[in-house]
Amino acid sequence: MTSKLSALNEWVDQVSAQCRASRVHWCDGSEAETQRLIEQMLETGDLLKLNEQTHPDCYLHRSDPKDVARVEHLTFVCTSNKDDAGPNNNWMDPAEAHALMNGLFSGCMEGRTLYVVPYCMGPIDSPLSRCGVELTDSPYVVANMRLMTRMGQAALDRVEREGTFVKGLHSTGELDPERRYIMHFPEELSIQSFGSGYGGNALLGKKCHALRIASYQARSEGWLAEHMLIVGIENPAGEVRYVAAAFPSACGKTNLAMLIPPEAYREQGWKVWTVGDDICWLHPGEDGRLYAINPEAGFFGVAPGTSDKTNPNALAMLDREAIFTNVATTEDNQPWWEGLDDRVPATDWQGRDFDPKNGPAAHPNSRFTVSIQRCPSYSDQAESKAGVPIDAIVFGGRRASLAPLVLEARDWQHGVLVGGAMASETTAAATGQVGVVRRDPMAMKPFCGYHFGDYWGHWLALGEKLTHPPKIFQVNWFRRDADGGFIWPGFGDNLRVLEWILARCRGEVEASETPVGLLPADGDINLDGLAEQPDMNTLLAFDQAGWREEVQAIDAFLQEFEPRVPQALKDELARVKSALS
Ligand code: GTP
Ligand code: SPV
Ligand code: MN
Repeated sequence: MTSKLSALNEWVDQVSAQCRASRVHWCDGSEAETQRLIEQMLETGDLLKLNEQTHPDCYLHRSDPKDVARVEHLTFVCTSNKDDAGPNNNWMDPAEAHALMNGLFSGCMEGRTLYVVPYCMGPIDSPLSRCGVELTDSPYVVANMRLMTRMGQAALDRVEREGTFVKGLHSTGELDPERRYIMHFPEELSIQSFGSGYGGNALLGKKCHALRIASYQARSEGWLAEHMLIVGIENPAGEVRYVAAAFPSACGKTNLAMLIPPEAYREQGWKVWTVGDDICWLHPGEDGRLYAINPEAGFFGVAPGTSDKTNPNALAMLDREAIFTNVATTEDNQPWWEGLDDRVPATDWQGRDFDPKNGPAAHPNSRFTVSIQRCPSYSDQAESKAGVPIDAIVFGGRRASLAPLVLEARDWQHGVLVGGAMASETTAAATGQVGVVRRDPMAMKPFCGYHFGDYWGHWLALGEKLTHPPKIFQVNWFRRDADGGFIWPGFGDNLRVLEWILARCRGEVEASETPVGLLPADGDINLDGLAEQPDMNTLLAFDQAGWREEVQAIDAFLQEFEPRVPQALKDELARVKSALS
């Protein structure tokens, strides 16, 4: 097979020759194709079959033990001008990066099949969607891309119609961490990834295209590509309001996107509808509101901590047609991870007999891949061509202290400062130390494809165009008490906070002013039906001394991005500072 688009054929031919691929396979995304790939991976051991009775059509993939997370230190944005990538990215000169990558790709697919994977990010018929083609030698990548994107013939048809697409080239190489690079060439709309088979490093539609390349494109085209979930909240009157929320990796997006309301809320008729759990493309609409689409079609979710109690919707979709990566297994070959239940696993994520001395049974960044259509709370608006209108934007982090449970920004400009100053404890989603507080503006530190100063300027400019901008909030589910336990119950109970947020959006509830934003008044977060009353005084405390230190740190952080920090952001910080003193 070839394509009607000569530019695509020529590129495939050139890559296939350079990599000396033994075969080229154009993916049509069909069921038959997937079955053939799965059978082949079962033979090679790339996939292991899980318990057919309890988990039909579910498979386990064990990645190389040194290839289990995104690698931020090996991820580069290669703009012709170094300053355009900003201090928030690693940079390499495009010519140098191409030379390096050409060396790595040369001959790397000898004996392997080169898969041509056309995909569409966003509803297949939406003008807001964007297409790409990933060339990869990993059948595991193909199987995941089929679950997570609109992949195959329909995407190829659109690519041929449009004539433009993001070019992604990927090879697992030898999985040698010393020969591993994730390179982005935003000016060429291309991505080259070598030496990893894992998640965000290898599934190029996700973080590489839908965030790093898309954020760069979005800036020039007047929209935003963000690390956000999209959720619809239906109140007892049957009205659905949409919220987009940015939390850093492994900080609660998947969980919030499909939460089950507390019992008292369910009885009243509250419902939650899932549009997306990780990435959100936001476009200004003609009515001056902001509209969101989820570019993805499936989840690549964190397994540990997922249980019947914390996230029943996730568990309900994981009993068939799912791929599990780096989880443990039970004696009867069911997938298992820490936090699932109290069974004792038989085999750990590396395939060894489970021994607690070796650490957790499932890797802390072990994941599940499953189609969004299998989610019980799948929204009937998820395929909407125009997207869903957003009432509230929420920024959240993982912070043991200082950041209150919820805080409202005074206006859009203050909201951009709140998002830009976000900080969160690092997690296992990326290699490196876990639990260290770092600044992660808009949860985009690892994903913004250009200079943060320009990015904040773009957020501010976009807000000016909106006659009905969403309100902006900050949340923190992760405040800890003196014993290190979480104070807020979290998970389904987070709806209590969303209820307050949406009431604020509709002007139905007052808030109390502090120099850093608006806090719920006493008793305005509904705690009915909670078995234990959380310490709301701590959760909603305004710590003046702590915030004074925080603004100093924010000031120093912003300075790293000079001379490109927008004046309006500095004015806003000066305003907060003077209100604090
Ligand atoms: P990425 O896929 O890496 O972008 O992560 P994510 O932001 O979607 O995070 P996810 O919802 O998968 O949650 C990550 C971890 O945080 C899991 O172990 C969850 O069980 C846990 N978690 C999620 N929400 C809450 C919450 O409200 N409270 C507490 N204490 N833990 C939570
Ligand atoms: C994240 O790390 O934010 C993820 C997982 O969603 S990955 O696809 O590996 O980026
Ligand atoms: Mn993510």
